[in-house]
Amino acid sequence: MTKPRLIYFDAPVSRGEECRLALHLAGIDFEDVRINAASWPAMKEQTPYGGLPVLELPGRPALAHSNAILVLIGRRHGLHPADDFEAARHEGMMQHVETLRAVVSPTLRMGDAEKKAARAALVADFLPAWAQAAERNILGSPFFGGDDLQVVDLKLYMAVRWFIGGKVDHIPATIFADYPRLIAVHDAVRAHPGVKAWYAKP
Ligand SMILES: N[C@@H](CCC(=O)N[C@@H](CS)C(=O)NCC(=O)O)C(=O)O
Repeated sequence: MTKPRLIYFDAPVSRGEECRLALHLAGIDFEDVRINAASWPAMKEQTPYGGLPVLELPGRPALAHSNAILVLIGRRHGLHPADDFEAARHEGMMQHVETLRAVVSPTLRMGDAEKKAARAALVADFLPAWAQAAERNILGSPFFGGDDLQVVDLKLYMAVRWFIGGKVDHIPATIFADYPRLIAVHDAVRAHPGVKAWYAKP
């Protein structure tokens, strides 16, 4: 291996996509390894914790857990605060996104009736509470920490984009409409030239 490899499923979403975006914005020439669902079971036990993404760096053991990958890239390439307290505050928000995924992801595997009921409960209760907590911790503008995009913003972007596209059954695309700071982070990341360049790639 001569250059970093980021391994994730073949989809422009979630934990893998936020790490790809971070590597791209950091200017790192990396191998974007996209695996299909059929090859995953044989790979699973070879990964550090049984999940993707995994980042492989030459001469290092494989690194897993999206937040660890993002913080490493961010620290090395100016996409994570140098101040240790502010860095920890960013990591708190990154964990908040993981909490969202942990609560919502089980509904992806439910049958229709169960999914409808579970998501109605999320819309009534968990999702507004999650967004309210996110909103009150976004202290900067337009990004989480102020003027500059950091890895936490990529994580928030992927989380918000998941819902506001209107493609999550039984969850209205307006679910985060009452949280202007959260939407502003999403919009600022979407409008960032480096992010636009990633999505303009053939
Ligand atoms: N805490 C891990 C979670 C990893 C995870 O569950 N990834 C999902 C994809 S987003 C996965 O690998 N699912 C397949 C499986 O668990 O078998 C992280 O942040 O990377």
